[in-house]
Amino acid sequence: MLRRAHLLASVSRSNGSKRFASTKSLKETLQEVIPGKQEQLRKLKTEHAQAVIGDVKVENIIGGMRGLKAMLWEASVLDPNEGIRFHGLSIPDCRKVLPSAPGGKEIIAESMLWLLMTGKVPSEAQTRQLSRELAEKGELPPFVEKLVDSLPATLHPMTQLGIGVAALNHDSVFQAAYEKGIKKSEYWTYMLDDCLNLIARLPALAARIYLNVYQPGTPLPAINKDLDLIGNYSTLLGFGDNHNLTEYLRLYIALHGDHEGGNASAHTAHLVGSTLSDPYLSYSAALFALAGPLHGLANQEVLRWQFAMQEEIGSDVSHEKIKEYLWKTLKSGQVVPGYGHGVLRNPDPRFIALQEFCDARPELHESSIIQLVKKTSEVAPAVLKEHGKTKNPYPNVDATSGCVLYHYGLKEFKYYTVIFGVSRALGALTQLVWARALGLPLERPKSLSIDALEKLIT
Ligand code: CMX
Repeated sequence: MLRRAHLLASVSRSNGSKRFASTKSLKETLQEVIPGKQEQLRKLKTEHAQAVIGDVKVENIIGGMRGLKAMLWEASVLDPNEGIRFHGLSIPDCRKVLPSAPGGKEIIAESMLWLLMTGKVPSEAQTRQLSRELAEKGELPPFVEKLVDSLPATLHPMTQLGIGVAALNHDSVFQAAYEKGIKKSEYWTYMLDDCLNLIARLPALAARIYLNVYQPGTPLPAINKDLDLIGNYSTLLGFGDNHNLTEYLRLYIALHGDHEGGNASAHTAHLVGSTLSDPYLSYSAALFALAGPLHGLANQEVLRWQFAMQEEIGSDVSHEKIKEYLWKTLKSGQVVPGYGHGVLRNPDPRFIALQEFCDARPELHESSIIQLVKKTSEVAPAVLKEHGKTKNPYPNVDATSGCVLYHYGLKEFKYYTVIFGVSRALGALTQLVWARALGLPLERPKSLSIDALEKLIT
């Protein structure tokens, strides 16, 4: 909490004296921050390596390692009740203090990336500088364009994204430097270059996939060097004039950027990165974890499910009818998409932030699908509690993320997880930089067979 107060105070000071605002680059800021963290970790290793912070129970091993505190992750920490905090800042804090785009109100990917990487709130000048740097690096290599263009439109957009990201490793500066031979203490600087190059290229890659699949033959617009990353993404998708959608994309992508390290995609990036695979290969692997319906694909599933509900219950949407449909889903052995969470035990603050976005815009009050999603969130927790299985009966971010995209015209819900993939790069790639800066080792947990586990108990 002290750290949060300090961050918020330093922001109000810098807002009051903008001409003193720092214009140090992201790399320079990291250079200043890293030695302190390295020292903190060195002390932990030398003074507390044997300190016990919890037990390993059989239920952890057979229960997908739920609850096991077993990973270092710098950018964010998830509290089961309160939700996510990014270096101590909650989502409402971030919405107050992180810079937005010129002409916009919502936080943007660059300011969130800066906070995740450095633990500091960037000045407006730093945010703009980073936007420009990313825009300048945003073009795809021609061979990746050709590769993506050669994929069948019937191949799921997430598969295409993973293929494209993996192919970008052709230009990995980390891999090239490693081959030549570099000192371990320098790894992070090459990692940072790769991570920024990848983040910069994601909008062009993701938008190219969208156009190929849904609007074949439409040429990809040029990247505008004066726009922020997501302003450009929206333009490349063909929604540049749709200010509401662009603002929504900015908010959604920024607040979805990290959710601590144990979730399947973040953990995959970390695991693969620990072998010193470059960020492209590591994040490509992460995208395939994100593509599962229990994880990132849930945002596509929610819309599919809500539309099926709408079709069945018609225009007279009552709590009673929604309840019946929820029970029908549960009794058929399916999960209710958009509800439950591996860690959270309360409504997801990201869900709340997106609902606030909807509540503040009168045009969204008229959307039947947004209203259905909202009404479902009023009924589902009680039904899931009565069902008695899920440890968290409340909506997660995916319950609402897709319906706003749909309302504002991005209607192809098979594409929604790609947007999540663009977003989650912010956190997963931040951790790759920190993992190298802190010299974290190859990840290698011990596995046990059922027999071996039994022997340990008896
Ligand atoms: N509907 C029905 N049943 C659910 C449920 C839901 N929304 N959420 C959990 N359950 C069930 C589980 O399937 C499990 O059943 P079994 O004991 O038969 O295996 C039981 O409740 C206990 O699960 P849990 O401990 O509460 O939840 P987990 O940590 O195992 O799983 C999650 C978490 C998200 C996979 C699960 O809640 C789920 O499947 N939700 C729907 C899909 C979804 O919205 N995913 C997006 C998550 C957010 C993200 O990844 O970003």
